[in-house]
Amino acid sequence: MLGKLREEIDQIDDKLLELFNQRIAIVQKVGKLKRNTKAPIYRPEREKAIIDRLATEHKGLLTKSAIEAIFLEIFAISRNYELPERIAYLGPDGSFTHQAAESRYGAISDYIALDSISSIFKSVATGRVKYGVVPIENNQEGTVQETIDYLATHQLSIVAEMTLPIHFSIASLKEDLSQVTTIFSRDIAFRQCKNFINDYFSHNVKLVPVSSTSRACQMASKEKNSAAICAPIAARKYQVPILYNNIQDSADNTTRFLILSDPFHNPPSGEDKTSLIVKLPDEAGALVTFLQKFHSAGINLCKVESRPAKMGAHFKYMFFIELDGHFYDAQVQKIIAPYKDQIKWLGSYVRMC
Ligand code: PRE
Repeated sequence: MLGKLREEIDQIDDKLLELFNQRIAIVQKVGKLKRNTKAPIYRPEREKAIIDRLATEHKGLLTKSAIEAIFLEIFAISRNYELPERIAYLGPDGSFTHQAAESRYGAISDYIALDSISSIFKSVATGRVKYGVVPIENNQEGTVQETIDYLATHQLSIVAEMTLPIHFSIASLKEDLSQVTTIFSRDIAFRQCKNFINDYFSHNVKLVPVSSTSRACQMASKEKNSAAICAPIAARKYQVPILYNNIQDSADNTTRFLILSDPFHNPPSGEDKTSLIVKLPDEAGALVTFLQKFHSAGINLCKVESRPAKMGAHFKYMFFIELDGHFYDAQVQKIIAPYKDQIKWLGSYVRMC
């Protein structure tokens, strides 16, 4: 019985592979066309449209998320056949940003792990890599401020967003947490695990923030009496035994990541989000007047955050604003037209959260 069923599977796999090969042959033609016209290879809005169409038109056993998982991998492979493009992420290997990058660019892309958020911005800006993946915010602990500050100072575009559930482990070469005197992690990760740290470390323990959770794990693999708060995948990679899993305060702990590229504008997909930085005059009502226009147009603002504008010794601010919709939407254009010199458009991209 099993043998017979497996034979049927083999026959279907043959057909699938045959069709995948036919698809890749067409994709290669698309790639040639795009390279000749210098058009962007990665088109998130087209990928979304394909997945939406398949999920609506085909009422088979596969759920939309299963269709999405299969096709995201197919798109990643297709993009590689069109033009192999290098992707930088906040490393070293085993970071959550690495997992986010792989979830979008698949297993066979050409990745480079960099040690800081600033080096990711720099390598995209100088063209050493085509795309960079950086964390932007956590749903429990808020914004990665560094990312917003670099978005303000670099001429790059946000081409896509994605989210990843974040489950932390604590890993150490010590068998017992009572022998641990130093914990390495990212600052935002300490904040996401503060209940565990308070409950399990009655003795004095030094929290040492480092550039990424995977770097923390590498350090815990070398330094005596230390532990790392990191992804389980990093603990396995650097062979540091896990003492506890799921130590984050919230079961809903999720981080949002952005994909950056050199300046490029996605066309509207019908379900977009737009990120802006706006510098308003320092006068009564400037912010409220600006925000009110979105309210009057029925446009939802999903994020408003103020950051120091870093203008000499003054205390001035800029605002990082995200809204539902595309920059090219007529209503959005109407609102921002009078502010065009004060606004930096960071990107409009398919909304994933
Ligand atoms: C394709 C591949 C990459 C893009 O991100 C979107 C779609 C695909 O595999 O379907 C093809 C393609 O390059 C395109 O339609 O523009």
